[in-house]
Amino acid sequence: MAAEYRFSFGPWNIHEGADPFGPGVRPSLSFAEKLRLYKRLGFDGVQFHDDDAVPNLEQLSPAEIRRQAKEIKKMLDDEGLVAEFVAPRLWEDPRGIDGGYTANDPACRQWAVERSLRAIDIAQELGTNLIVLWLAREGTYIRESKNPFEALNRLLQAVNRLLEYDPTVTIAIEPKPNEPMDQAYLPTVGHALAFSTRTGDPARVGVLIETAHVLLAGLDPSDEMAFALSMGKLWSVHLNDQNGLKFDEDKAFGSANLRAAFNQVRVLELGGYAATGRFVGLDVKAMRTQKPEAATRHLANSREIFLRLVEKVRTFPKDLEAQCVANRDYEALEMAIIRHLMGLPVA
Ligand code: XUL
Ligand code: MN
Repeated sequence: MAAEYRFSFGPWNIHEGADPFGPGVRPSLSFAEKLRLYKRLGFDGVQFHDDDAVPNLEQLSPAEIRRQAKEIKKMLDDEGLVAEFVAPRLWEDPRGIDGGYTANDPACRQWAVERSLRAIDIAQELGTNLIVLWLAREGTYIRESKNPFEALNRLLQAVNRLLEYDPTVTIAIEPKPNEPMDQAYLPTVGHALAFSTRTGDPARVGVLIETAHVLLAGLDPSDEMAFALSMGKLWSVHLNDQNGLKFDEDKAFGSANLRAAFNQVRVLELGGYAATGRFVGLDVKAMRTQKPEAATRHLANSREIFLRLVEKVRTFPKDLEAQCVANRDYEALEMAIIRHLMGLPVA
């Protein structure tokens, strides 16, 4: 029997609709209210930033942080949910202005590492060993502001410190090429996986691939996913969509390019992703126009589109595919795929 996919999202995926040009347009939901929606929407996994779990963690002692994280674990258990990962949010605190791990100020670098260790404490309490690093401000606005060799070494030292702190922790880097800095140090999956080989324990450093981030790098999400899967390093995905080279849109999965979505699902199927037990994360945003009562549709829709594409991948006639490939008749193969996606007989 084919393995079943498990789905996750983060509390930030149910949001008020604020963007850089205007305020929120929907009321806020409490974390507890959001948790109650997970199962109803078909999701089992919760993704956390460290302060999603423990909001005021900068004011708390390590022991108090653990205590509050334990309470969240109880809430998860009560809802029948599990934590997928914890990601230290280093990009909002004033000490992260110039980056965390690669900041020029040693006090800021130390803060970034300490905060990440607290994120590991929270992950331990929540029962996950996966830490996600979106290296948001690990880059530069102008090249001359940092020495790239020093910056990469600092990044390495920070990651090694996290690996040493907890020998069971695994780190998935989520590369993103285009924001918030002018240039990011690890902008693509290839950079992140090459970097992993220099760490103290390469087997514990992999990637989380987000569709939109790959598109913004001008690359193909399905190929990036296959690349990481072939190395046993695809530890989560953030499926969504992106309509060209604009801001990071986080559109519903498959909503801009259904064919590209089909190919991402095809690669996850071919690479046996479901059997790894890893989650399919949907890092999607509701449109700002969406009314409060319908502001979770983007999550349910993305999951439904994913599952319908799994069916499309599984039911595409393999003999026809093999025949087209053998004949080098890629026009016929392409038309068959398009007809299949349109719900028409393939030939
Ligand atoms: C940023 C992004 C984040 C990460 C988690 O673009 O995708 O939501 O997934 O820090
Ligand atoms: Mn993401």
